[in-house]
Amino acid sequence: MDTFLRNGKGILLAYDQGLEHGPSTDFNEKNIDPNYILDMAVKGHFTGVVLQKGIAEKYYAGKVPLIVKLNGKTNLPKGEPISSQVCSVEEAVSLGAKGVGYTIYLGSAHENIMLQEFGEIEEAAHEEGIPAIAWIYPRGESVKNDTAPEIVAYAARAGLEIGADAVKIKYSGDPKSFSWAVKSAGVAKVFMSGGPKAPTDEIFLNQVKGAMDGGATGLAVGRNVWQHPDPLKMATGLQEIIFNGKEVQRALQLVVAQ
Ligand code: FBP
Repeated sequence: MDTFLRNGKGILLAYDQGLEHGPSTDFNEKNIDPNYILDMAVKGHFTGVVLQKGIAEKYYAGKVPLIVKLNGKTNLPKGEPISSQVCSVEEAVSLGAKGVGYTIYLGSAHENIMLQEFGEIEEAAHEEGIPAIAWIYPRGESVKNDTAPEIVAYAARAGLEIGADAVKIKYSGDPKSFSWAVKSAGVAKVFMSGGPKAPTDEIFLNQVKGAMDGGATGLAVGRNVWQHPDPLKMATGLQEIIFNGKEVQRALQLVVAQ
């Protein structure tokens, strides 16, 4: 995972929401353009960028370490969630990936398929000498609350046990319960998942601070950065917390600075 870290911490810019949510849900005239996001990844000093293979193939210029997401789904089908593999490890590597990502909906009636597929991907990634990163999102009928501390810790532990080098999990609501999730992940690095744009910058920065205080390695974030009116300032504020361990109020000053 070191490729994606700076002084042991990381901030990954996620941009696979066009497939996951559809362009009209998340994008505007600016952030619909992959070049705008890739430029942001460079100027915002992100330690990695996460793309589906189509965008990687047609836009990625190699300036920020790449994670290719190997599976995906749209939000059109109803029922128990399943995300299918759409890209191989080999293809990801040929596109310049230094890591691969895969989403598992833990608790879904289809979790067995995703667990099995991830097992194969993890083997192939490690043969290539690159990390396998698991987005572990408990979801489906059997999951009542996907941010409940015991569920978040379960996701983290599942990631360690299936061979993930890093897990991307939701924030459990407070630093203490998040630290249990981090402990549960063992040596697997833990990235907090950004989620929908928070109502205020302060709310989001508090979550990030809580995750970092709980021992997270960093943040994998999309909408809370590129839907922000000033994404680069938001990126600077986030990095003040992640890399410099600063308080939320200090980060907030940077986000609103003229
Ligand atoms: P965000 O920071 O925008 O939430 O991105 C993180 C991410 O995991 C993306 O990689 C993915 O497209 C999206 O969240 C999935 O969102 P959802 O929770 O709606 O499935």
